[in-house]
Amino acid sequence: MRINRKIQTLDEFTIQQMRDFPNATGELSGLLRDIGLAAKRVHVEVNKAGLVDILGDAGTMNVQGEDVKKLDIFANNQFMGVLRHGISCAGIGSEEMDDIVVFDDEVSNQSKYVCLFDPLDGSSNIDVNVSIGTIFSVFRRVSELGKPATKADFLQAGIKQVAAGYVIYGSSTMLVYATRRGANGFTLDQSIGEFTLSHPDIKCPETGKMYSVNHGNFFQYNEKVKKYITACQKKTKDNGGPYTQRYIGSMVADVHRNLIKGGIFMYPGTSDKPKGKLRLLYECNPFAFIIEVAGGKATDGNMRILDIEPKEIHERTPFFIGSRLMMEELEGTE
Ligand code: AHM
Repeated sequence: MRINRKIQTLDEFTIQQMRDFPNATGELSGLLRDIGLAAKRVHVEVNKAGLVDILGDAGTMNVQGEDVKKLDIFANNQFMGVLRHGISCAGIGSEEMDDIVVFDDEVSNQSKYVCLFDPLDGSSNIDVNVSIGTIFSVFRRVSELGKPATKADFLQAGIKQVAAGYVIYGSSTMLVYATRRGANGFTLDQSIGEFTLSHPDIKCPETGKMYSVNHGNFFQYNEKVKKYITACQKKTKDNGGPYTQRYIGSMVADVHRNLIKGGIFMYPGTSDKPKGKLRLLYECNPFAFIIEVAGGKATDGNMRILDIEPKEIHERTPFFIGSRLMMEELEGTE
């Protein structure tokens, strides 16, 4: 029996979903609760970023060779901490860490899930008060339960994800997650300190009027991408336009907006960096899963993101994601 209430918290929602599966163990709900808790802690710090000495570079480089901001480290530690001390995760992979971390204790070895995350995406935007986000991806282990998780648990094609989601620290803080059953969004109600269901069963509009891409790299893109961008610029009201270009430089914010309003986001490869900038496991797979559940599409320009078999945990890929018809127009560009 479904409880019919106006306000539903993230915990209530995931527990409610479990009622439809009598054999569910509650591990996934536990994992999402842990992620929600870490997100609330990160939300608090992001909100006072301008006030305390947490802002700015930590003076180190992450494994991608990029400057690490202090909040990146804080967020990484929060997510790792709650998942390590919880009972629903056997190990994690993070954009901020060289290698996977296998929790390897009696309880964690019994957990059937591993989690990958980008603790703070768009971190170059922290010091200018622009929205940033956390992205996460959950896989069922392929290694034997009762033993420590292995790298093979993390190197699975995106199609095998059990759940994926993101948190956007914006004008409000929102957690959006998807399972095969649907994508749902929860807004943090600060008066009760809970994520509450605000965007049930999100569907990405079939088409939109916004395209997001770094125009500064235009001349480094391949001909097909250049042609598609030019076609976007030439849209008029007679052929579905005019289009608007919106590029925040914070993928969580750009893709979130396109998911809700319709649009396309592109981070193509460039002549300097043929694989682009974004990471398959921490950024592209989770968003590809969410957008597909919501009715949109995601590719690397040639193949579906979710079908890519990853070879190493930090690999990058060109990334195109958005409303179905806009993606099909891109695919059909010659
Ligand atoms: P980050 O991991 O350093 O935060 O970089 C990821 C971000 C994405 O959120 C965003 O879409 C992209 O980098 C912007 O890159 P660029 O400035 O090259 O357009």
